[in-house]
Amino acid sequence: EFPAGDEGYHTYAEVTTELQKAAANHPDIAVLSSVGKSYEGRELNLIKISDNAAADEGEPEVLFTCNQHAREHLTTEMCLHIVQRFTEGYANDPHIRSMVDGHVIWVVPNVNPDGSEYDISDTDYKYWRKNRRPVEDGKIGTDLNRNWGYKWGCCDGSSTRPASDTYRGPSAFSEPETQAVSRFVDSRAAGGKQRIKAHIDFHTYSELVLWPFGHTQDDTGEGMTAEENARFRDVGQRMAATNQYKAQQSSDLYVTDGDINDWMWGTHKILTFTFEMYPTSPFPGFYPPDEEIVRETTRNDAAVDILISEAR
Ligand code: 0X9
Ligand code: CA
Ligand code: ZN
Repeated sequence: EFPAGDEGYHTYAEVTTELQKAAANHPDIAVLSSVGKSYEGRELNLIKISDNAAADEGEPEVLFTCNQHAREHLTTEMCLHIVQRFTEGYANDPHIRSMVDGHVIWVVPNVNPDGSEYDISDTDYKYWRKNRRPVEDGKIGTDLNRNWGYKWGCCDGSSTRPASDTYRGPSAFSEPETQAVSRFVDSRAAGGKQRIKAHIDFHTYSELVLWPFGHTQDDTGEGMTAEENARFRDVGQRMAATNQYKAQQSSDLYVTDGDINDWMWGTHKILTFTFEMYPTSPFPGFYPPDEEIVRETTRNDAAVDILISEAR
């Protein structure tokens, strides 16, 4: 349960119920499944939103992922908001209808449900970041956003110490959660073509739009041409103009290796961003009051629409 006063946030069970409701109320355009299970056995829910969602119509696809980091609960609300906006808006909003008709929108609201449930398992938040798989004697958890398999551990952008909050895990994709999401993305590549064209991974906090690469401070080089980099900058800046976030290459914030965006771009050439959501300061930091959920998720509507329009 969320602490008293924050009941407007959704627990993992409540998110699952909302996704089931969305699929039940809009069966033509929403299908609920899972990419696999977390370490503790929770389904990693996956919802597909498209016209004729039961069919495979070959439309360009977009992916939204949330909650890689346990305590970043506002991001789960962001994914849930995306699901509800596109399912509930379909009947009466022509703009939403055209986006849903022309694309496949995939949403994974909880990449790290074990961690987020642990974070709210007591009366006070635990400030937990990693997953919950034990590493060694008393040390628990890998930073899922250092565990992805493109140049994993290459560049001093993650920790080898199991106690660290940025522990990269014993090997690339050592964790069931990163394995499951990456295998799902791999599965969308048919005949050598990746059908997921664009992706946002939501985090908190700092109000930033970040693009790859994270493992190097170079703007261009291996795996990133000047033209590709210019497109990231252009789309990133246009999205940031709608939500008043700051747009920059992710390594301008700090260098990471094994993050989700480096893998999505490095391996699949997916136009991929990290959004660091509200706020900018440590108070309220990871724990904004639930009264701010609607304002701060709606704030990203136009940016989400731009991302979808870039999937073609
Ligand atoms: O460190 C992270 O994983 C992300 N920030 S957070 O505060 N939510 O933990 C940012 C990842 C983006 N990549 C780079 N900065 N290289
Ligand atoms: Ca409240
Ligand atoms: Zn994060």
